[in-house]
Amino acid sequence: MSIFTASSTAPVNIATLKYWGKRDTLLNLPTNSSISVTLSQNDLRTLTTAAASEAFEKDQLWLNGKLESLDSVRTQACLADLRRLRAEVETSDASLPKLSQFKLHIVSENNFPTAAGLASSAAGFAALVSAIAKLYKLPQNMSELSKIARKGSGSACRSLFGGFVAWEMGELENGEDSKAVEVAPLSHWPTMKAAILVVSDDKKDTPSTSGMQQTVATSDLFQHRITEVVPKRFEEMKRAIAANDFETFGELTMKDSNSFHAVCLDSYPPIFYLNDTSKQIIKLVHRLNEQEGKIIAAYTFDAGPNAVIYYDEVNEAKVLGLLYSYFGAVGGWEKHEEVAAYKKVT
Ligand code: 2P0
Repeated sequence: MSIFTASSTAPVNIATLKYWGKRDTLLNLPTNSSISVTLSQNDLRTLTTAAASEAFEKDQLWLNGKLESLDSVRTQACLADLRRLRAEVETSDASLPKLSQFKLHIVSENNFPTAAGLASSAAGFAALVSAIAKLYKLPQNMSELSKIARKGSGSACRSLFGGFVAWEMGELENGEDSKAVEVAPLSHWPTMKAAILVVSDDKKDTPSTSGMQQTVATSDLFQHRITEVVPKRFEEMKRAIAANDFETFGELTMKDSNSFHAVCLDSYPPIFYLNDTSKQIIKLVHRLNEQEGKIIAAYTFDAGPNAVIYYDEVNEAKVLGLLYSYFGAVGGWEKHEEVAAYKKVT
């Protein structure tokens, strides 16, 4: 009995213009467009192998060596889309094995500790969709595949592309125009670096999905954010990336992180993701930029207290020097290629 296999990797992406809010919770359709930077394949990534065989009795997933369920509505939505596309290919070429009818065994591994407190669902769903699409020999159109990954986890759609990526929110009710597109490849701005500061590896207080719904339902500030602030910022950030303009990119990134955490605080009851260490990091970055007389470092925070600091390589000594001097030079720093370092700081 044959076993068919394919593998793929997808890196973690870190949003610089945040996705926060859904207009459709089943299809993961967002209330605003977003932008992110996908880290390099050599950094934090998920490696997934998908196998299909007539001999398999049920769909199964091993995540970091542990058997996990594939039963969630989101995973099933991804698998159903991929199987439907494969069935179309099989209809047009009757000589192909009927992989769409076989069960799948999926093995997925992150090359970063799950305990590092870094979101892994984006890389996870992107790698899952990418590996199965490869196994099924589907056209490698990343924007098309991004629509499938989006149903797994919204932010996953952006990890199908490397470099600078936009998730266009779209207008259609069926989500067919809510997809990721490339803004620029990583090679467009090879000196862009990120340092990750792991402030806490605790499980987050409020999961993103329910946090977003709470914000959409209760925050007054949120309407202002999605109608006035983000649409303008989306265009400005794309222009700043195209022009390799770090100062504008950095300012917009920091302001958008602050705006996202402001709507969290404006939710009722409020959602707190930043802690005192996060706030120290924010102050430190502003102090550094003030000393320099220009923006050379930009922080951003997701649904937790961990910081990502973007900077241009030319300023690495200054930025990392400050972080080292503040959070300690010895031990605990993991070196990666694009991510300069990540370390647990408390
Ligand atoms: C982002 N976050 O743009 C934003 C910023 C967190 C803060 O995308 O419900 O795990 O699976 O669509 O993608 C986290 O939300 O949420 C997220 P679901 P997801 O990266």
